[in-house]
Amino acid sequence: MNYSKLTIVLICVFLTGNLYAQERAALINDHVAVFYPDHFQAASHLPSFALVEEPVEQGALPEDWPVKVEFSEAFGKSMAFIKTDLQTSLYGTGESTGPLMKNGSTRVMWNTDNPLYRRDQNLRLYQTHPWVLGVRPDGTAFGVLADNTWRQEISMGEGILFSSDGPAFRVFVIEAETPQKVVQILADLTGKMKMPPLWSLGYQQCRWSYYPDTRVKEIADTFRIKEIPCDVIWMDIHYMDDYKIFTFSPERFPDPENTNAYLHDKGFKSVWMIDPGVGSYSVYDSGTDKDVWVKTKEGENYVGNVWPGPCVFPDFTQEKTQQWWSSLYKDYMAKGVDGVWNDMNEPAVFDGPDFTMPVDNVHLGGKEHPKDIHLRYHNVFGMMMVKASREGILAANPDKRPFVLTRSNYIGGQRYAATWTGDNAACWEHLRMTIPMTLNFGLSGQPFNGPDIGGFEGNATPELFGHWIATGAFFPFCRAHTTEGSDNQEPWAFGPEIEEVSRVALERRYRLLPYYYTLFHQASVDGMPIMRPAFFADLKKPELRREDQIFLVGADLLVVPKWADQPALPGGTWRTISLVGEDSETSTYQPDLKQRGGSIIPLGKVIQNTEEFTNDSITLLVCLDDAMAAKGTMYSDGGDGFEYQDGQYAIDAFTAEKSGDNSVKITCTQMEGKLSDADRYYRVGLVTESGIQYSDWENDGEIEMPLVH
Ligand code: NBV
Repeated sequence: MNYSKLTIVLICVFLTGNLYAQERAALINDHVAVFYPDHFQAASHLPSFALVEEPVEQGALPEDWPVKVEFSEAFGKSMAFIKTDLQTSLYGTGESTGPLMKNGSTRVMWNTDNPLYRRDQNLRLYQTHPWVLGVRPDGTAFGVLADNTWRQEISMGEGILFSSDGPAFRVFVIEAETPQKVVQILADLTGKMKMPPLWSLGYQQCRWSYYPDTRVKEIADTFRIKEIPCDVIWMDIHYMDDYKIFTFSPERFPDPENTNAYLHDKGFKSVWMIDPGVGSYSVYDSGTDKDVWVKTKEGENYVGNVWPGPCVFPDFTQEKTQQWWSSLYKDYMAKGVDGVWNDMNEPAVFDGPDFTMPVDNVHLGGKEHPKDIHLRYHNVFGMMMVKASREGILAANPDKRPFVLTRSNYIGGQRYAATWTGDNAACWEHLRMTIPMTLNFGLSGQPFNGPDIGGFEGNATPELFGHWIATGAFFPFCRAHTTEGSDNQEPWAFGPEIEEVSRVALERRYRLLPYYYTLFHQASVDGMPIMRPAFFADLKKPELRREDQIFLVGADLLVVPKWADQPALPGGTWRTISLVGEDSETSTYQPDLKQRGGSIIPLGKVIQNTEEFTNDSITLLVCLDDAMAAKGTMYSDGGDGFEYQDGQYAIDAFTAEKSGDNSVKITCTQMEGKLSDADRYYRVGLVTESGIQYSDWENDGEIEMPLVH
């Protein structure tokens, strides 16, 4: 909706509706306020799915609190309106198509299986994030979070309007000096991603579907023979016996333990798909014994068609369902499964109304959640499913960090699962869209996400795949995937040129692993996105507010894809770096990587998978600022397991400063953690205008380098 349409809606509300000020507003802390509408019914909204815990109010809202919420009711909708001005840049709304900046657009929050993003004119996708981040011209920022699971729309023009099909809902408002701070506070409220296993940061190869098991082994072998780095092979639905979840096809995967052992032996991990729809077999019988299924309004088990044919669906609002679902993972994980992919969990129903189940279906609830209709619980169905999946996986393998990938989710769902952006298409428009989509996910609390590299529907041309993997190598979640029956889409499937492009792209990612791992750790501690918009580097430069062809990884690395057309660049020093001997200035595919002046980026070696990862020798890329100084940090731990929670980790700090007239001194100090870095060797790569100048390897924590003028 554009500004004028939004205005029309508001005029109608004034003329026909019931407009009233909030019943009550309160301060949660210096940065967070909550606004309650008149008629707020806690029983229709609480406990909150978005928030980690119910916040404690600290007193009345000060008069000068800058962002206020007005509530109203009209046309059977409950609304909340937040006035903004046209100069404020708006972002967020989670998973969305369109440009980075959301001013003038409408998003529908109703989780939908949306192949090629074509249904309902792109207005809704697989996830719900009722959240808008506003950045004012002076760089100060605010965020508004509608704590509301019911179907709703968000219209953003001169103001933000949440308009919901459910009862009146409360709104949280965050106010802070920068958008970075707002995003961190959002994470304090809605929770942080848990530290993932290191292997999930590696490159991942998927298709619908690799089968039989010999094909999986062949794909794995080819990566190793061709020396293209890769960590994970994915098993899509064809591995199942007739699409029955938690089973393995006796013809295609007669011995899944053996397949997993083969992969593990070659340094791969495996991720296998589990959908929510259950056909008729033992899992159906055990669920029926416990009466765990979603009901129709008449009280029968609801049946809808998905892959196995007629299916029933777990009612995750019930505690016994959550426990039953979690318990199914015990034997499954024991087959050597490393990670789980929860698909179709909007839930998608082939023959249901609007591609899902009827909104008047009934979820019985229990101790935790009240009994209510599907309209209330639809948007959190996927979130509840991945929460129960994660718990089951953790119970099965208590010494490993669970990895779950989900298609559907709700704000706060980063607590349970990573995500990808669903069924995109192998076309240029969708490649370009991957950047604003991934960025807005990060600005909405979900740092661990990325698109299907290569595009899901259709066949990528060699040129398109080359650009996609060269750019996609820098996304937090880095997985190539394609649809059933499409052409092969492995890095070598497009001929020798694209094979080499892919190898170089992935080698660049693997060299950056210490930097990425540090950023993942930061996200798990303070909620900062891994992939960040360019405007984060320069909040006062207006041209950057709409810039979505380029992106930052952390604060110090700028990725400028080859196809970016005259992008706006942040001010200050940014120097091009080469990581594996590539020359991005002359390369057709490899994005230009620019390091921020004043930063130190830790690099590892080129490896074929994360099992080879060691941090006994780290290269520090030092890019000095005008004051000839730089700094950086590195987080490291065992890569999996939970020993890091008992102090088995290290945070090292690096500083560079001028020493005398003609040299620079780099100091490495362990700041935190019990994991000793005493045996580590460092060398410095001083990033200059004419290339990188390397020191020798040292292990006394100090390196002095001459400055070449
Ligand atoms: O399981 C098959 C596909 C999967 O490959 C894709 O990534 C999901 O988004 N799945 C959807 C179901 C089929 C959709 C047509």
